[in-house]
Amino acid sequence: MTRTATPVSLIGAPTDVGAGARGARLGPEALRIAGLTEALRGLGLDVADRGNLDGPPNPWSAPVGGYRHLDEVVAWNRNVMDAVAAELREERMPILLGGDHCLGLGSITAVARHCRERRKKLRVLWLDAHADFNTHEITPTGNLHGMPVACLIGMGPPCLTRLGGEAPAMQVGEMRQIGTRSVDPGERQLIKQLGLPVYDMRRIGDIGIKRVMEEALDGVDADTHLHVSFDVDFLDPSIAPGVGTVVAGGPNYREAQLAMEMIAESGCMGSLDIVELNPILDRDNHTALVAIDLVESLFGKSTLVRA
Ligand code: B3U
Ligand code: MN
Ligand code: MN
Repeated sequence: MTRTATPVSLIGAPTDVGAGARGARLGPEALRIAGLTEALRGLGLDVADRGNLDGPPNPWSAPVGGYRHLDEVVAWNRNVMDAVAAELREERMPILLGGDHCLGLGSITAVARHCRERRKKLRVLWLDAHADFNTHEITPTGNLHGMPVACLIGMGPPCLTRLGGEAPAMQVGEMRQIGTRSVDPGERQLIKQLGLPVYDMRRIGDIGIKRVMEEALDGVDADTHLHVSFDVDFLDPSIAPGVGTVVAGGPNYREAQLAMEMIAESGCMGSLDIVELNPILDRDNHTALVAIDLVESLFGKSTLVRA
C-alpha cells in the first residue's frame, strides 16, 4: 500500500508542572538536539517544527486540595489543546514534545473532539510504566502527571475534565494501556471497577508483545484515529534512563520496536505524544536518541529485510 504520508507538526511544551521531578521541561530541546526533525525528514515526511508553546513557570510548591500546581497545569493544557487542534484542522499530524504527561490531557482532549467532529472512532494507546489513573482522593503525590487518564474519562476537577467542553473527553473502552508495572493501590481498585483495558508487563511476559499489540490494535480500521501517548518511562530503564520516574522491568529494545512497527503497520496513527523525557537525569542525551529511533519505527522504519 502506498499513499502520501500526512505532514507532521512538532509542538514543544517545555514544562514539568505536573511532574514530581524537574527536568522534563527540557524534553523538547533534547529531542531536537538529538535530531528528531532530521530523522522524520529522512523517512520522507514533511515536517514543520512549530517551536515551543508558552506557559507559566513551575512554582515548585506543595499540593493544595490533592493537586499540585493545578492552575499551571490547566494553563499549559489549554495551550496544548489549542495547538493540537489547530494542526488537526489543517490535516497535519500533531506530535507533542513534552513536557510531562499531564499534557496528554490537552493533547487527547483535542484529538477526541476532532474524532467526534469527523465521526471517527478513537483508540488511544497509552505506552507507560504507570497507569496515570489517580484522582485527588487517591493520589499519593498530588502530581498531575499521575492523573490525566482519570481526567480524560471525566474523573477530576471540572477545569481539567471540561477542558474541551463537555466531560468526558473519552470512554475507558477507547484506551489500551501497555507496559504498565507501577500502579498505586487506589488506581488498582479504580482500574478493576471501571474495567480499564490494561496490558501490564505480566501480560506481555505471558503472551508476548506481538499478541499484546494484535489485541490492543484489534478493531482499529480506516475509520479509526489512533493516538499514541508515548511516556518514555514505558521503556526499560536499562535502555532509557533519562526519565523522572524509572521503573525496572519494562519492555526491552526489541519488544518496544516491534510494538512501534505494528502500530506503523496499522496505518492509522493520527497523533502522537512523546513525554516525560528528562535529559537532566540522562547521559549524553542517550534516551532522546533511543526515543527517536523508536519514533522512526512508529513512522514506518522497518526491520524487515524484504520490506
Ligand atoms: N503513580 C505515581 C507516580 C507516577 C505517575 N506517573 C509518573 N509517576 N510518571 C503518582 O504520582 O501518581
Ligand atoms: Mn505517564
Ligand atoms: Mn510513566
